[in-house]
Amino acid sequence: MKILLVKPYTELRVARRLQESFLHLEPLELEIVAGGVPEDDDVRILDLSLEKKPKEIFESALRSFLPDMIGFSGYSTTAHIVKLLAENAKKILPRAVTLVGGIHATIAPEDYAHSSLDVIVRGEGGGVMGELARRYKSGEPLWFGGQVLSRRDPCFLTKARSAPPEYPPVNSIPLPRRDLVDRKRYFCVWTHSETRSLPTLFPRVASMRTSLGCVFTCSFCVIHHLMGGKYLQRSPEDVVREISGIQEEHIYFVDDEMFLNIPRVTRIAGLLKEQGIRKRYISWARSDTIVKHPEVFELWKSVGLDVVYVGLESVDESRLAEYSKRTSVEINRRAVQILKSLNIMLHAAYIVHPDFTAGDFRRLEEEIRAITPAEITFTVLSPSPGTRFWQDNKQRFICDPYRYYDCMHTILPAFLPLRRFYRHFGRLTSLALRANPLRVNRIRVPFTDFVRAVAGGTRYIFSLYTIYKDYRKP
Ligand code: B12
Ligand code: SF4
Repeated sequence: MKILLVKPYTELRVARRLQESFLHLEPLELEIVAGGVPEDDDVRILDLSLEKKPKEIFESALRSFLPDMIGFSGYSTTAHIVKLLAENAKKILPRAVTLVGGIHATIAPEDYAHSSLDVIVRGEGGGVMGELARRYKSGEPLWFGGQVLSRRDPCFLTKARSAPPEYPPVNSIPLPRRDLVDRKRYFCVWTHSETRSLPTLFPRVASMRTSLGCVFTCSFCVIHHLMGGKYLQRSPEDVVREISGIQEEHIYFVDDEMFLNIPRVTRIAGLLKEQGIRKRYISWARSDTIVKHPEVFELWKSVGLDVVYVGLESVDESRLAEYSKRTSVEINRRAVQILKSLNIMLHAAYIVHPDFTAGDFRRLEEEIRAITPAEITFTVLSPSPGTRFWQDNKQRFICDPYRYYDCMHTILPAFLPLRRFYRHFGRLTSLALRANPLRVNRIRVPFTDFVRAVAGGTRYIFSLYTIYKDYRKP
């Protein structure tokens, strides 16, 4: 049988600019799903997020490949696009089975009870494709258990309203089929350099997952709702085996929190050293982990950890408490210092609260100056579907929350008028780009990369300043 796995495109300009200018990661989720497809079936991946004319490319792929099954992925940001694509698919290939999986399907399956979607897969998708293919061939109903749902199932609503299913043991999850995508199209801006120059600012990057879930319960985050607080970890040997097989030199770890189990990450670094594997890495880590275990980051630096993304979130103690972050302003400051002393690039992620006053924006601006040089990014506090935060704020949304959910468009009422709010927000990001280590440390990069970075940055900032106009669109 023929299976087409589709990553949807995004309509929101800011999200598109982010992908064009700074990073575009491979569709690891679909590669893992494809890894579970039996060998005698023909599986392909279509990443529409890369395309300038995604609708046309999708239609032509359907007509030429004629898949029996079309599987969509997606975050909440693209849920409405998945429905549009599925509708289109049913018009062109009425007999093809359409299914959807991913974060949004897992936490908000009811939202996908749509006439063009036959099956909704919750949770880990790597293990289910074999069973779905078997059922398709034998003509059995495609839905089963609490994981694979269909609105035709009389128990659909009960199942959809129950907690997401348990994730399977990590060693049963197939390896990603990295061969199914055009690898040269995925990159991440890489600003760390050991010398005064960089051969490229936009290296090809592979994504990799060494663990799933997180034991913390930050109020803005969906992960603990998604995985019921579980933290599933691949063994160090398994992780290093996968790293050694990756062709790219640069790797982005997409774990929610990779460094929670110190003996595990220590062993991974040890194995990388023993086996002489030399690559460059980006990972997320909590500030308290960095403060408690600077030695682990020193070790990881020695095996190639270049950049650490840290959710510093706020410069206010009361906000950190409101977010249940379980860190403090002091811990954040110490983490920043430790990373600097280890020559690991800090990527600081802050949350802009819709309640921000001009004074709050100014305080963040001061913080940018204090932590320069660093990569610094901002998102707007946005409740994710599937969280208590979402339930509590349901009545307050100022727009269709699914359509605007990109953590850049506020979906909650802002204290400042939107135009002013985004003037401040754009200014913050513009200051942050100036705090970038390449600029501050005068690192030489190829001229074409320099031009690309400046043009991309300018377009991105412009799209932020003008976000408020998006709300007027029908
Ligand atoms: C890496 C990452 C990114 C990368 C991009 C990754 C990419 N390839 O597009 C970057 C940094 C650019 C990014 C940006 C954003 N991100 Co992000 N990101 C992540 C992170 C940390 C890991 C995602 C990942 O690769 N996971 C690994 C894959 C293998 O797991 P998976 O997607 O869950 O897929 C499995 C199952 O869901 C299922 N499955 C998935 N698809 C399908 C399809 C089928 C057919 C089937 C059967 C099964 C199936 O099987 C898969 C295999 O294991 C997650 C956290 C998380 N745990 O997901 C946040 C997360 C997905 N991001 C989130 C958000 C909000 C964003 C942004 C909107 C906001 C922002 N500025 O951060 C932007 C939007 C970007 C965009 N282009 O639209 C939220 C999404 C919440 C939601 N309700 O959707 C998450 C969950 C973070 C969080 N803590 O809340 N992100
Ligand atoms: S924000 Fe990070 S630390 Fe907090 S719950 Fe989410 S994944 Fe865990």
